Amino acid sequence: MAIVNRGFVGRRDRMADRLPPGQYSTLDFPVLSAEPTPVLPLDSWRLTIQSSDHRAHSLRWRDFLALPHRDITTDIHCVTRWSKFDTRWRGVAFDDLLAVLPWPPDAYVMAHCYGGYTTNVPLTDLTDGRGWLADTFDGEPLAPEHGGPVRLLVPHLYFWKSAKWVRRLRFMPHDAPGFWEERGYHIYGDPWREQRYS
Ligand SMILES: Nc1nc2c(c(=O)[nH]1)N[C@H]1C(S)=C(S)[C@@H](COP(=O)(O)O)O[C@H]1N2
Ligand SMILES: [Mo]
Repeated sequence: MAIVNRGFVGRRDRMADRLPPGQYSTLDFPVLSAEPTPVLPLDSWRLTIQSSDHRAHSLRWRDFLALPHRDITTDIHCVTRWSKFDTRWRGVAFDDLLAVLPWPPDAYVMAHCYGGYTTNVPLTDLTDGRGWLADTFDGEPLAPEHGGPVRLLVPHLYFWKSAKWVRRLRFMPHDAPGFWEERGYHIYGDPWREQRYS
């Protein structure tokens, strides 16, 4: 019995270690959208990467599918205080996207979405396997309400940085606020430092 108890407490402790301050863990997957879910047929879908001097590189759906895809299992943390452990995604690592870019990137990225939402992320938070373009959740094509066909996934930052329905990734030499950052959310959004609001 003592061993069973210790094992149980140990597991609980490890889960608590994974919960940033002020968060609770949930098994639900809430939908949080500032805009209606856009209808995005795959044959007209485009992902455009834009340099700070206005060069553009566009991918069609088949180009995106041809990029290397990897599996990711990660915890996610929403600023409204829910966290969800061990979410399973598949998508393209930002590193693999950068590898096909014809020009060097800049230090910051503004993600622009179908529907108008924007959010800013430093490039260093997207590289080294920390940022993804996800098209699959739990083994299924990413559902429209969760950002399908493709959303940004930056799990180490609050989930508002994980832009749904991403359409354009615009490189910038300097940081600039996106939709929520202009409305009082923190410019960076580290859940471990509780960077909720500015
Ligand atoms: N395009 C777009 N992306 C978005 C949002 C949004 O309103 N529009 N909300 C953000 C916020 S605040 C959160 S918490 C997550 C929610 O993702 P989910 O609806 O898949 O849970 O998406 C983020 N990405
Ligand atoms: Mo959020």
